[in-house]
Amino acid sequence: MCIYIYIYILILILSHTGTPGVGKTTLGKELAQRTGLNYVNIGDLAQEGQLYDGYDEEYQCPILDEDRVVDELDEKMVEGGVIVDYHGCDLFPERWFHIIFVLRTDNTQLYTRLESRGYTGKKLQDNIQCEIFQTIYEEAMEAYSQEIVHQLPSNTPEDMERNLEQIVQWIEQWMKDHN
Ligand code: DAT
Repeated sequence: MCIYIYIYILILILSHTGTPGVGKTTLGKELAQRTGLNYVNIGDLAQEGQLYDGYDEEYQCPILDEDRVVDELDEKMVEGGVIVDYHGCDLFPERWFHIIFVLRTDNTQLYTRLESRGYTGKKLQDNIQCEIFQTIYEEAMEAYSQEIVHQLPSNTPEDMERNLEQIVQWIEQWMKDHN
């Protein structure tokens, strides 16, 4: 499937979001391979362009310059066919997305994944709390039309495969409906 054939009549943009460690990158890259859509990881984009606005000492990470990230991506998003991966979505313009998937992982599994990534102390606890309180899901529901926001479980490899199949099906249906 090559979305760019239809570029002037079709704009298809997906976002998937969720707490760090829920599987966004794994799913996004595999989805891009299966569909031919472009995968954009906001963390990587920011690092490549140094799109930062200071440093957060508490969480020991650079602070994203949201305006520059949006400016940098806007042209690509208007063309369509993009999968955006980030642990938040309320910084992006509403017009960018046709569908948003929020991946969800049980706390014990998430704890293990984040610990093995080297998260400790407050950073680890806060990310687990973020998942417990459904922070990312609620943020997406507030920032976008509720019918385009979908939660997907991401605990096991079987969940991952099921999610991939569902999203691919959704894309195929979307292509048919807009052809
Ligand atoms: P994120 O991009 O949300 O931070 P990731 O894709 O880097 O997450 O995945 C974090 C780790 O969890 C990585 O070792 C792969 C594993 N993982 C992701 N999704 C999974 C799933 N559905 N089942 C089992 N392991 C998964």
